[in-house]
Amino acid sequence: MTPSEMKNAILHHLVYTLGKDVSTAHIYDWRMALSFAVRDQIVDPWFGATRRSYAGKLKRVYYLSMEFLIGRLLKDAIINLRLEDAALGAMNDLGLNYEQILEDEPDAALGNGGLGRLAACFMESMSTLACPAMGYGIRYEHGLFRQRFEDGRQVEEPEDWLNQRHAWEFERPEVAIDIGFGGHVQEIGKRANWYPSEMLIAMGHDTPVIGWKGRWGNTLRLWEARPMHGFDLQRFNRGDYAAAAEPEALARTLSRVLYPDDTTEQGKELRLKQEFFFTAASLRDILRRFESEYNDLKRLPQKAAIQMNDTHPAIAGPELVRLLHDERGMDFEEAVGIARNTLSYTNHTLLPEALERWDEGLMGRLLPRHLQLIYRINELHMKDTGSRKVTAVEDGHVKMGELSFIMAHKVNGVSALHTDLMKKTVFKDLHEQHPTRIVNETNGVTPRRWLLSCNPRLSSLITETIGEGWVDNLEQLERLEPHIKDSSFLERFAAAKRANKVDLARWFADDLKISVDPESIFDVQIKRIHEYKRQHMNLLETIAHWLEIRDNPNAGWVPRVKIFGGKAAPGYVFAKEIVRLTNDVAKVLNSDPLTSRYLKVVYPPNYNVSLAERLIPAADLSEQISTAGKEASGTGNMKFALNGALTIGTLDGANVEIRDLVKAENFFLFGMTAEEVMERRKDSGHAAEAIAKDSRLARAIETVRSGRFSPEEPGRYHGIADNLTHHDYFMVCSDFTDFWRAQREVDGAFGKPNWTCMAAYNTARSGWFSSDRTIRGYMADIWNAAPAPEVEDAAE
Ligand code: 26V
Repeated sequence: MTPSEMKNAILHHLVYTLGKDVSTAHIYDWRMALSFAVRDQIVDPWFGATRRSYAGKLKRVYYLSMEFLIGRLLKDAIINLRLEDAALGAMNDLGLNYEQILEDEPDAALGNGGLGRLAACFMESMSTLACPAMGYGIRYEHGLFRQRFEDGRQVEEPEDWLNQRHAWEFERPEVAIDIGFGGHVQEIGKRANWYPSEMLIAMGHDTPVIGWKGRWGNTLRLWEARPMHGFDLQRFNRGDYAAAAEPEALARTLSRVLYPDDTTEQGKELRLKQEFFFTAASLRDILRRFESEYNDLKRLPQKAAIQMNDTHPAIAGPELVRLLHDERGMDFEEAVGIARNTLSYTNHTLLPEALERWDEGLMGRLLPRHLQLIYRINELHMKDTGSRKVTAVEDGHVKMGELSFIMAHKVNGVSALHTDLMKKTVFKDLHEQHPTRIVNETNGVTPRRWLLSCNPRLSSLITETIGEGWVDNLEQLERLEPHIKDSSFLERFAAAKRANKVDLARWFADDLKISVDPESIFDVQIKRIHEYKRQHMNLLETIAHWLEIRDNPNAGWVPRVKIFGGKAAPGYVFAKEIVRLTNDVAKVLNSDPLTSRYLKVVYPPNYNVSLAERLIPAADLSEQISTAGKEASGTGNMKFALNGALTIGTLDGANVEIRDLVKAENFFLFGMTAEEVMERRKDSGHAAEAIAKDSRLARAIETVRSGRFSPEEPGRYHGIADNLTHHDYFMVCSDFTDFWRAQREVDGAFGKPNWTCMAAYNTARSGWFSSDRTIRGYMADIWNAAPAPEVEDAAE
C-alpha cells in the first residue's frame, strides 16, 4: 500500500464510516479512520485463514483464558502488515502527528499481569506460526482499574476503554449462547437433565489477531453477558422504572469487571459465575463447530485441543463431560477419556493463597450437576489409580488445581524451575501417579511487540547488521555475537540505548515534572506490587544507598534513577503501603539537594502495557528480585534482556534460564536459592539475625520506622518495619546483604566499555525467549497440532 492509497482509505473512512468532515475531525476521528483503513487490510488474510482451516480439516487450538492483556492494537497491526511507511506518509500528508494518533488509542487492560499478557503474546505467536487457533475470554466492560496517586496513596478509578467504540472488534449477535445457573437436576439412570433457574446469553465479539507479515489471522472471541429477557415493558408501564431495567443490569454484571486481585483467592460467587459463563459458552461454540464438520465425537481430541490458562476455566472438565455424557448420551468413562484427551492445563503459580478452591455449597447451588460430576470424576480417578491419596474435594471445598490436573492429558509449568517445583510440592502425589503428565513450556514474549515495535532504534541496528530474519526467527540474534567485538557496532548499540533514555527522560520531565540525567543508570522494577516480588527490598537498598551518599556526598557516586511501576490489588493492604512508601521516599530523595544529583526515584502512575513499551527500551538494569521459588517464570525479565538491559536477579523462575543463556558474567546474581530459602525459613530468627549482621540494613529499616519519609505521620510505616523485623516471610532481610553487594557491582561495571558488550550479549542470546518457540513447544508436546501448510506472506 502506498501512502497516498492509505490516505484515501483514511479519508474514505473518516467521511463514510465516522461521518466526519476533515475540518471538524478530532484526533479520535483520525485515529478511528486510520484503524479502519488498517483493519480493512486484515480482513482478507483473516478470512483466508478461516477458510483454509475448514478446507484442510485442520486441528484447531482453543486457548481459554480469563484474561487477555492485549494493550493497544493499532501499531501492532501496522507493524505486522508492514504498513509503517504508508501510515506515516499518510499522516504526514494530512498534517497529523503519527505518534500522537497511536497514543490516542485506549490500552485494553483485560488482564492483571503476567498471565494475561502471556495469553496476548501467545495469540500473536499462534497467528505468526499459522497455527489454527482461537482465543476465548470475557469482554470486560471495565478492565483493570486505573491507578492514580493522591498524597502518595493509590487511588483506583474505573477503567472505561469501551466508552469509545472499539475499532478492532466485530460484534457477532448471531453467536449467542444460552448459559444457565442454579436450578435442579433430574436424574435419569446415570445421566441427568439440568434445569437451571437463571438464564442469560453470551454474545460473541471477535477481534482478528494478525501474525507477522499478515500470513495468518486467528480470532480472539470475547463473550459479553446479555439478558435473556431484556427490558420489562409491563413493569415500566406500571411506573416501576428501576425494576423494569433490573434483569438487564443483573445479567450484564457478569461481564462488567475484571477481578483485580491475582494474589488471594476469595471465593466470590460472581467470580465463579464469570468462570462458568465464559467456559461454558466457549465449549458450546467449540462443539458446535466440531459437529458442523464431523459426526463422530470420538474424534474430538484429534481435531481440537483446549488449553486451560490456569484453573480459571477448570470447570471445562465437568462441563465437557456433561455435554458429552448427559446431553449426547456418551458413556461416562468414555466421556471423561475424550474430555481429558482434549484438555490440558497450565499452572502459573504455586503460591498457596492464589490456588483456587470453591466452597462445595456454593458450587452445588450454582452448578448442581457439575458438582455431581466432579464427585464422579474424583471417584473414577481414585478407582483408576487404586489410591485415595489425592482428592479434588476436601474439607468442603473443590480444589481446582487437582480437578484440572485430573481432567488434563498434559499439565505444564512455565519455567524449568517452576515445573520442577510443581513436581516436588503442589502436585507431588499426582505426579507420582501420572509421571508423564507434567511437562515444561518455558514462557516467551512476542518479538514483534517487545522489540521490533517498542524499540525501533535497536531493531534497525539489528536488521542492518544481520538482516530482518530475526523478527520471526529470534534465535538468529546469535548472529550479532561476532559484531560484539566491533567497536562501531558497540557504539551504535550504546547510542540506541542512550537515545531511548533521552526520550524517556523527556517524558519524565514533561509528564511527571521530574528531571533525570540520561547519563545515570536507569534501574527499573515494573510488575504488580507483591510481597514476594520484593519491591520493598529494592526500596530499602535505595534508602541505604541514599544514607550512604549523604554521609559522604563527594565520593564520586555513580548516578542512578530508580524507576518503579506497578499496581497493588485494591484489598492488599501491605502492597498498598509499599506503594505509598515508594512515593514518600521519592518525595524526600528527589528534593534532597545533597543527593538528588546521584539518586532519584520515579514512580509513574498507572503502569500498563503501553508504559512497559516505553520503559523497557530505556532500561539499563532489570530488577528481577523475587524470593527464590516464588515467581513462576516472569516475562518482563525476558523483555528487558532482549532490549539490552542487564538483570540483577535471584535464581527464580525463568531468571535461571536467562542466566544460563546470556552467561553468568553478563548477569548480576544474588540471593539464596529456593532450597536455601526453605532451609532458612526453619530458623525463626532469620530476620533478626540478618539485621544484626548488616548495619546498613538496620539503619535503612530504622529510617523507615522513624517517620523520616512521613514526618506528618511518623507511625505510618511501623507496619512495614515490624513485618521486616519480626516476620519477613519473603526473606528480604536475609537476602539484603547480597543484594547490596550485587548493586555495588553494578555501579562498578556501569559506564565502562564492557557494559555495552554485556548488554549486547543479553540481546544476542535472548532469542530463545520468543513466544514463537514456546508455542512450537505446546504444539509438539501438548496439542499435537501442526501449522497450516504453504502459508504465504500477505504483506511486503
Ligand atoms: C489468580 C487469581 C486468583 C483469583 C482471583 C483472580 C486471579 C487472577 C489471576 C490469578 C493467577 C495469577 C497467576 C499469575 O499471573 N502468574 C504469573 O504468570 C506469569 C505467566 O506465566 C508468570 O510469568 C509469572 O511469574 C506468574 O506470577
